[in-house]
Amino acid sequence: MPTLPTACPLDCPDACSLSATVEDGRLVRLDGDHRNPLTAGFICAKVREIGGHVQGAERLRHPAIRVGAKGEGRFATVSWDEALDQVAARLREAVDQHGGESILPVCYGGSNGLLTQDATDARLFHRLGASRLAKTLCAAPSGRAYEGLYGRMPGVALPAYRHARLIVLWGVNPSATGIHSIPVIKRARSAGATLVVVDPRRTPLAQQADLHLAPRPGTDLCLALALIEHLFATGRADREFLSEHATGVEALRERASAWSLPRAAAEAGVPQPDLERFAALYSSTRPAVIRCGWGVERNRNGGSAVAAILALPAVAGCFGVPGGGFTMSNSRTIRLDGDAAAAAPAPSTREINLNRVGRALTEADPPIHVVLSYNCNPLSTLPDQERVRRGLLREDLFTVVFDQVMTDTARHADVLLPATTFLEHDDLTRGYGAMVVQRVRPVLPTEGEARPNWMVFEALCDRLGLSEPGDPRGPDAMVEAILGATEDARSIADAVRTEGVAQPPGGSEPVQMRDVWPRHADRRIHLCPEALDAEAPAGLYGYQPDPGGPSHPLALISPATRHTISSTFGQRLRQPAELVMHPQDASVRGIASGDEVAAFNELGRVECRARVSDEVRPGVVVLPKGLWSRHTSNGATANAVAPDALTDLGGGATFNDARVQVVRAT
Ligand SMILES: Nc1nc2c(c(=O)[nH]1)N[C@H]1C(S)=C(S)[C@@H](COP(=O)(O)OP(=O)(O)OC[C@H]3O[C@@H](n4cnc5c(=O)[nH]c(N)nc54)[C@H](O)[C@@H]3O)O[C@H]1N2
Ligand SMILES: Nc1nc2c(c(=O)[nH]1)N[C@H]1C(S)=C(S)[C@@H](COP(=O)(O)OP(=O)(O)OC[C@H]3O[C@@H](n4cnc5c(=O)[nH]c(N)nc54)[C@H](O)[C@@H]3O)O[C@H]1N2
Ligand code: SF4
Ligand SMILES: [Mo]
Repeated sequence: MPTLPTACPLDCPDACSLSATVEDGRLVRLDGDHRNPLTAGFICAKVREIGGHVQGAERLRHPAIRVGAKGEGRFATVSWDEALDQVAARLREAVDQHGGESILPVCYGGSNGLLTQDATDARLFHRLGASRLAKTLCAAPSGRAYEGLYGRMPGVALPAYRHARLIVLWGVNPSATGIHSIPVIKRARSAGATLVVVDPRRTPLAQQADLHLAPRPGTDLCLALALIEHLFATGRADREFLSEHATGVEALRERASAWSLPRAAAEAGVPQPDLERFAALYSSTRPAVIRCGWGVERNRNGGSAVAAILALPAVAGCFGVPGGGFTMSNSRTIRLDGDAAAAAPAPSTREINLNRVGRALTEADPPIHVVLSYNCNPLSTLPDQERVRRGLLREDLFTVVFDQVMTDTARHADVLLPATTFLEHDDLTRGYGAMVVQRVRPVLPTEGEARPNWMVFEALCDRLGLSEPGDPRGPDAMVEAILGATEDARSIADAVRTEGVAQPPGGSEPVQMRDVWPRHADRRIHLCPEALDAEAPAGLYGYQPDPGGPSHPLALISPATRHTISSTFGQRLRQPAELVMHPQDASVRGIASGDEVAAFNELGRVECRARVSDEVRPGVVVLPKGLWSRHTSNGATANAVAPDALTDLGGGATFNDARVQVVRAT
């Protein structure tokens, strides 16, 4: 049977190149191929089995309008013309009566494709003068720190980890979230590399690691600063490298000097000998690479913690050799300008932080009257779920949900629009782990009447008289606009057009501080940038203590699982949710595995089963991200207890600052 090449644009670092076998319009097989070398011919189970999502019972196939009460989830099918006429009329009415800012797009991680976000959607909302959305739900503090210190200099390519003799996985769990790193790490280890994992949970790789530090959530900053201080104090800091290639060295050192190894170990709740061993390994093993994950950022200290971790290889002099340095996000390794597809500059309207959409829907002044949610499942993924729910239940709010399946958010729509999946539409996607750009091509016929984002937003622009003569129309024109917009894009354009895949113009394994340099005018590493220092409430590298207290003593963290990508594919997850807690925390509460428990704080309450296990450290409980209301006993998820407080840098989400009490539910 012939196979068709395409690529996975989901919110996953690996950006797999795919090979689809299709027979009579049905997906017979989906597997990885080798065009993106990182894919190495295999993919995750959730995408291998994507047929159950694309062609499943919960797929949205036709536009529909609400017939029941808000949130009840009863709809009647209508034609696309009827649905789009109604949406266009409500947008026009909102602009005329309340101004463009009464309209809010809610959009995030459904796809990392450049045609499905910030493209024709941005064209529509910018020209309407809608409120602008600050897309801070993920990676905002990491991005801010990475930008501030290195101007997003490309990271160590994941395949180059084979050269490393020390691999540090810091707040990252590739066994679930980036599986193509696993064989590389295994190979490096069989060649003698040492593995250190920093994670409050014993993840699969922590289980196998030479050293596992399980800090209290939110204390990575203390650990990283203590390592920096140790490097300086023991004369292991690479003074020569720093004076040539960095600024802000003394400011960093001064801030780190408050954190001795014993003090940091005590604050983080890790054994001091373990931290000493980590310090010794990082001082002396070369090449050393740090994979900084997103578990580090999701708390009040997230931005400074990422900055301190990214400063480590500079202080220790780890750069300049293959397999030495750090990896954060590699999304900017190939510089593309996605805005070229929108062809509409952003207006200077008010900005709403995505993490505060619940607050915006219930308190914004002037109020929001129309919400258009797409590429996002806000009721399942935003902080402060009860506030989001109250907002979506407002009788005077007009809500459009544009999605592939009947999500918890979709049940709250006034108008439902069915979206195509990446197997049914065109896109252009860029990895944030793998260093590739790939053309996504439709390989399946469209289910029902589903439509791609570009088509729906283009149609709304047309209906509202907002289309302009020079606009790139349709996927090919948008791809060409992006491929013509930057030097990097032009240099890979032919490869994208003919092969459907392209690697970085400067080579696929750039060595940091040898082949690639900080993207600052002075090409130096800025260890203590003024802008970050001014933004962080306690200054850059300033530690903010744990937000817990006697009434809510347990830290609830909500990491990713292998079953979903955030909430995507949640409809296929059959098992009920389990809250994992340490035996000590369980026994003082009289809780055993299988008991029904409630985790609660002043924001909300989630009820589900408990599982008692020492895979999580004492004082921490785990309930995964991305659950749907059906997975818990009371319909709330971890997000119901997650605060909408913001990170120190970048206005990011502080999911892992949720502090709760847990009791047996009666
Ligand atoms: N299968 C699958 N893959 C995914 C996703 C998914 O949902 N499922 N999500 C995708 C997305 S959107 C993203 S952003 C990435 C995320 O990729 P990762 O960063 O790997 O994911 P997380 O699970 O958020 O966090 C990683 C680890 O951080 C730990 N952690 C929590 N708090 C702290 C802390 O304060 N300090 C430290 N050191 N560790 C902490 C958690 O226990 C977890 O094991 O993965 C992407 N890939
Ligand atoms: N408790 C807790 N919550 C978290 C996190 C956490 O650590 N803890 N982490 C968060 C992270 S890392 C992230 S990135 C966010 C992600 O949060 P979201 O952006 O809400 O991502 P998803 O849950 O994947 O939902 C994306 C939706 O977009 C739809 N979709 C996919 N492709 C398309 C398309 O082409 N067109 C349209 N119209 N729709 C499409 C999918 O069907 C899906 O319903 O969640 C955050 N939520
Ligand atoms: S979700 Fe990640 S691992 Fe799975 S196919 Fe997509 S890119 Fe590959
Ligand atoms: Mo994310």
